[in-house]
Amino acid sequence: MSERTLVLVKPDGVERGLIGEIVSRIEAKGYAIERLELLKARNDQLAAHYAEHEGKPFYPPLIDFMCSGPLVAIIASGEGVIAGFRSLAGATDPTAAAPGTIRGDLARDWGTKVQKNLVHGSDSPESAAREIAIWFPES
Ligand code: RTP
Ligand code: MG
Repeated sequence: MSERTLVLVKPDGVERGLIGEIVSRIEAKGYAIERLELLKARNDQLAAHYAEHEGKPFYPPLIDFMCSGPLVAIIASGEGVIAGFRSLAGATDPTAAAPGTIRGDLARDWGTKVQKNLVHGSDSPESAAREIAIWFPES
C-alpha cells in the first residue's frame, strides 16, 4: 500500500550541496517526490517536530543545529516508503551507518555536540502524519 513519509534534508546537507544527491537516491529507489520546499525552520516547528527528545542532553544543540541554516522539507511517497527511507538513510550515528546509506556514505559528525547526519525520516505512520502536518500544514 502506498504511504507517505516526511524527509528533511538537514542544514548540513543543504550547506554541503547534497540536496540533489539525496533527492536522487529517493527517486532512484522508486519513491515519488510529492512536495519539496527549501525553508528556514521556525522554533515552534522544531519544538513540535522534536517534542519526544525534549529534556535530553542533545536537545539544545539539536535545535541550534536545525536552526543554523535552511533545510529542505520533502513529502515522499511509495510502497513501504517510511521504512524504506529509514533504510536508505542508515543508522543515526554517521560513524556506525553502513556504506551504501546516505549517512554511511556522506555524513560526518566528528567534533560536534550533536550528530549532523544529513537527513531525517519519519519512523512510523503516526509520526509521518504528525510531521507532515508540521512542515506542510496546508496539505
Ligand atoms: P531523525 O529523527 O533525525 O530521523 O533521526 P533518528 O530517528 O535516527 O534519531 P533520533 O534518535 O530521533 O534523534 C534525532 C536526531 O538528534 C540528533 N542526535 N544527536 N548523541 C547525539 O549526538 C545525538 N543523538 C541524537 C541526530 O541528528 C538525530 O538524527
Ligand atoms: Mg527520530
